[in-house]
Amino acid sequence: MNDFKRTLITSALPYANGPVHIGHLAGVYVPADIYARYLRMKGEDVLFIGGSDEHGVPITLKAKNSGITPQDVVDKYHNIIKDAFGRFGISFDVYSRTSAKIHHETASEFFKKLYNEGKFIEKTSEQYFDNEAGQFLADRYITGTCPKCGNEKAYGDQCEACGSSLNATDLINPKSTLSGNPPVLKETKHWYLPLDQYEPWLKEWIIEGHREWKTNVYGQCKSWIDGGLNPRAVTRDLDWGVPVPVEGAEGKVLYVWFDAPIGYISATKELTPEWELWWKDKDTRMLHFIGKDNIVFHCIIFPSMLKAEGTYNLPDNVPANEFLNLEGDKISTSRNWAVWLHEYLDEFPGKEDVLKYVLTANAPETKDNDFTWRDFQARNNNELVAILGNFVNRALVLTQKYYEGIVPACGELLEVDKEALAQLLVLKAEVEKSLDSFRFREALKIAMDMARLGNKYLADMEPWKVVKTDPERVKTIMNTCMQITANLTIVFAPFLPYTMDKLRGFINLERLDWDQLGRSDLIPSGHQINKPELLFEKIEDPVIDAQIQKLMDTKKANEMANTTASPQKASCSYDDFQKMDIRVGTILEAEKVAKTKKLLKLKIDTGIDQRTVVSGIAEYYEPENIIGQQILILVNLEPRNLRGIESQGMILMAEDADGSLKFCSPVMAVKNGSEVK
Ligand code: B3M
Ligand code: ZN
Repeated sequence: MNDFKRTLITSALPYANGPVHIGHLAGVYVPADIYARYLRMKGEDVLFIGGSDEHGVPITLKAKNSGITPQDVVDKYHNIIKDAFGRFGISFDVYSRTSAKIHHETASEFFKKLYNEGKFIEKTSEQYFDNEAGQFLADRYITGTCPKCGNEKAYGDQCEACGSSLNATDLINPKSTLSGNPPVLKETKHWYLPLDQYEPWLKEWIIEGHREWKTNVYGQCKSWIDGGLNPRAVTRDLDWGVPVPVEGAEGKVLYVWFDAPIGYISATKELTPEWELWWKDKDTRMLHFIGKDNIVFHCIIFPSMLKAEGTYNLPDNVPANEFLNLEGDKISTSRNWAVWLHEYLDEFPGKEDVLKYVLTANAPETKDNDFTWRDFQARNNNELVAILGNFVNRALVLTQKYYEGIVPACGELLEVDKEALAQLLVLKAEVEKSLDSFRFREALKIAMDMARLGNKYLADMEPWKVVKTDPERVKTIMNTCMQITANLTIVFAPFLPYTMDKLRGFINLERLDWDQLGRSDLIPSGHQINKPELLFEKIEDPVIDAQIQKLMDTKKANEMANTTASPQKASCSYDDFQKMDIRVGTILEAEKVAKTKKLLKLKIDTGIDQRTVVSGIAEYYEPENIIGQQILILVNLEPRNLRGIESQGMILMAEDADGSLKFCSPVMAVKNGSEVK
């Protein structure tokens, strides 16, 4: 059926301007990893390519904001990302980076070839410039309103709301992200890839030739092509990136989206001297795993570059996913609204596969989806523990109990046994169909159906009852259970690799090939299994509550960061101020005012006297914690009656950004009655 000899799998190169989060994983790396593992188990020739994208404005902006160099930024995050992927078990054959020498050379050569063959248009045009910062404003250095959808936060190269790819001069009300000023126009020379010339070819190649691509991918491509393509600048006026390798291009670098996909080629070169086999041989098929915001670059721009170059293969498929949200809100690196992989790995040691499972079961394959911690807990407890873990545990424990861990011989199979075993083959065919068409969440569900089959078989056969009357029959039942277990180690291996290694350890079994899936003779009778442990453990409420609390803290911190001070009030005279008699006092007594939520009744030593003040601070302070606290009090405020108590003055409080009240206290002890001036 397959008319290719090998598969090159690429996964989007994450920007090294922050760590990797669950959105990246669900969109790109988990599905790519599942597919790579599946093909390897089938004995196919596969390379799985990854690496960090270390150029582009996201990196230089981050450097500027943190007061470090772009190289510092990429060194830091490349290492965090690479390490986290390694621990998580994303099975890259190579994880490279675009600041590597081999990449600069490869990208440079690629550009030069197109340049020498006249594939670019050279154009001087007016581009946005920030006079204050003294630099051109490429890509994310500029924001404005998207001309296509009206999103006010579109970037100079792309609108993340509608996915359009833009030129900075398309933006309405453009603003520099460096100074906040509207930019000015200034002349500069750049090289353009004339995408318009590739339109007829793109129509034929994608619209006619790749109707089998996922609907979301095909649809986006079609609407771009139908909307008409324009020449696209492939160079920028920036000082971070691959220098433009031609004369007269000082101070210019390749556009990050020109060099980044070439990173796939450089990484392959880094890995093997046979790299050309993977990129140019007609029997190699290439797949790009990406998120939906990268579709235009991988389906239109990069293929046009490859076509212009002339010697490379084009992608065979681009299984792009939609976005994963977190607790109902868009994941965002800048707002710290994410579950970060490296933090998850630290906080949930040994639970790598649980996250893989949840992200696959809930993968945003056809529409945006939401990750919630409650769903994470439910899927762990109700599916991994209660279905897969439960079946395996019962099968292994009973085999230990009845036969001291020695797999019994299979007697004559009854119709029920045959049906259960035949079902394994049916599920094999189904799971393959889903995997082959990149429907991983469906594939995982089918794998779980195999565990369900095991549970149902055990429940129906009731070996714990039969053992009392017909011990021979139980041997056949348990042999069948062990065959199902061995099948589970195969079908789940692409999805839960660490767990299946563990399970094979329990049953003392070598790694099996995908082709063995569906067979009922995987474990010979007489085979000794090991003492089983639990495959998964329940996740309790406090663990989940802590994660939810962490997100709530983030939300609050964001709100605090986003509020600005209220405008200044109308001016008052010095005399007005002098009228207010503010003193330092000490709280002597404090108690809640009955039947109120907000009020505390305080006794204050004002230095002048001891008096009662009613203050609306009960939500922020516990009475017993504030005895002895020094405060500032306006002593000559007219007394007021509050809930039948006469309040003789007012405690001065600062209202924080979240609306909470905090004491304004002298930083050092001051004698009560001292005046505040
Ligand atoms: N770094 C964009 C992203 O992380 C970009 C992908 C490059 S793939 C060649 O979404
Ligand atoms: Zn838009």
